[in-house]
Amino acid sequence: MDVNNTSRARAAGYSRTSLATQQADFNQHLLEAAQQLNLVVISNRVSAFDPLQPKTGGLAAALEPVVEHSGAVWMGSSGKLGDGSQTLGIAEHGQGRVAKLDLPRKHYSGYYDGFANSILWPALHSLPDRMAASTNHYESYQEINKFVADAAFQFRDRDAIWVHDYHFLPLGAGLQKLGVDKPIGFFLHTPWPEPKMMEQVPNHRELMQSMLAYDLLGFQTNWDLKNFRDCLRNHLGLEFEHGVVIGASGHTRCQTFPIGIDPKQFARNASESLAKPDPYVSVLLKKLGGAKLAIGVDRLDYTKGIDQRIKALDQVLAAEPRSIVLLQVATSSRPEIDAYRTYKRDVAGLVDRVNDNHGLEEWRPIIYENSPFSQAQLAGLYRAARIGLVTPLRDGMNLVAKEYVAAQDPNDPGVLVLSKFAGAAEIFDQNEALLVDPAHPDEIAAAISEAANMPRKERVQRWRAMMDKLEEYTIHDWSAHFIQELHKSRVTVRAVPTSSLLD
Ligand code: GDG
Repeated sequence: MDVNNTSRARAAGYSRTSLATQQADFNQHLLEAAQQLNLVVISNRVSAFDPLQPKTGGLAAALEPVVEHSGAVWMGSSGKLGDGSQTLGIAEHGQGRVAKLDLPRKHYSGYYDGFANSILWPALHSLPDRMAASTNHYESYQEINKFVADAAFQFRDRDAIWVHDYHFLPLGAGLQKLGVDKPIGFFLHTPWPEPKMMEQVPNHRELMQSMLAYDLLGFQTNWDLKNFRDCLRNHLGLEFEHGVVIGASGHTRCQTFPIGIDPKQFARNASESLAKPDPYVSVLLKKLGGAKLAIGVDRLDYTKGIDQRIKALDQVLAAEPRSIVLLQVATSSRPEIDAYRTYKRDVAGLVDRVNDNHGLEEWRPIIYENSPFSQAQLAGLYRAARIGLVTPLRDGMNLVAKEYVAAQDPNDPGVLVLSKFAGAAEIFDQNEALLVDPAHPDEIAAAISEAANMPRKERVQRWRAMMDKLEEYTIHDWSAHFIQELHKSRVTVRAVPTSSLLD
């Protein structure tokens, strides 16, 4: 079997058992928290709820159980475009429901390709050179937020609303304007940048002002929270004390909720992969030819630093030929945006160059995969890899770093090479992961060599410390924590509106 041509075999290897075990793990604590609040969740896309499809993203793993077991409604785009009439397709999932909305064609591209992904996304990742000079589309972004708020209004009788991510910074303000008086929380999956960076976002003051309509704002790390606080001070002249800021529409609490994973599930999937080896993994291992395996798993996104990582591998192989094989899984992302198509082309060119420079007829140093694996297969691949390469230029958290750790063999674990600019580096310190500057291939190369040669005793020590942290705060703790904090807003009396400096 050719390891580069097995996507069908891979999909077929996915079983229904992982959903059953996931449900068994569903945390009672979370169920109670969610049941107390009859919740509405809003995100750009909703999960497929299909056990046969790979779950790309932690949100699906976190929120599917909330919907199925607590009766929450999860609302988001259907992926189809419409004429702007507001029809929600509603489907039942367990005790809950999924509500899908066709977003209006007229504003979609300006909202999604334009303001959300060509302005906000690069700015939030502190990459000003990636901001599209000619794109603004702020009006379309606002129109889509208004459209989604209007659609969500029909759920106003529910107890609370939990909005996700940078697509919907002003959604809470839209809901409030319609008269929704239930607690509304927001969680940002990306980083929040420093004031100087935020200044480059058109209408940044208005956007931040509208975020203060939320009762609870959640960030991934302390770095993000500090930046948000600095932005409030610099751009809105507002102070924030004991985690609370008072804006035009009342109190907003700002907190960190570092997103986690389900470490037991990854560990179980990884162990099962040994008992019943996946054909893809078996073929891959045979192809290593004595080299150690490194793995990278990313959406094909310029924030993920895949190009710099490949340049680092080039350096390692020049110094130590045939020492490492990199399996780079890079699933296509936002292909309608120019910057993503260009990045995809650039990465493919680099892969070819390194394979030409260092490969032999029967051996290639980079195995490049563009189609997704099942989560169970991914766990097996993480387990097989001596080195986990997670080197984003900037990342909100990075779940792959956590998944790689959870999938390791406790007696013979691999080593995590981690960007110091991933949110995960606020969780794992330099005594645990090998922290690197992702823009410096020589630093990544040195860490790859160190990881490949690290004695077992040190690997076990580093791994144990990271695994303890993963078990302390799982994805289920994360959602329970957010829901409980949102619940507190129900009993908090709203502040009498005060004028803000911008009024
Ligand atoms: C955003 C933030 C934050 C990838 N390929 C496959 C696959 N994946 C899964 C991984 C992981 C997820 O996709 C990627 O999550 P990341 O956290 O690494 O990155 P983003 O997609 O950029 O996510 C990020 C996250 O939101 C959560 O808050 O951590 O900072 O940017 O779970 O495993 N899954 C499967 N097959 C694949 O081929 N099954």
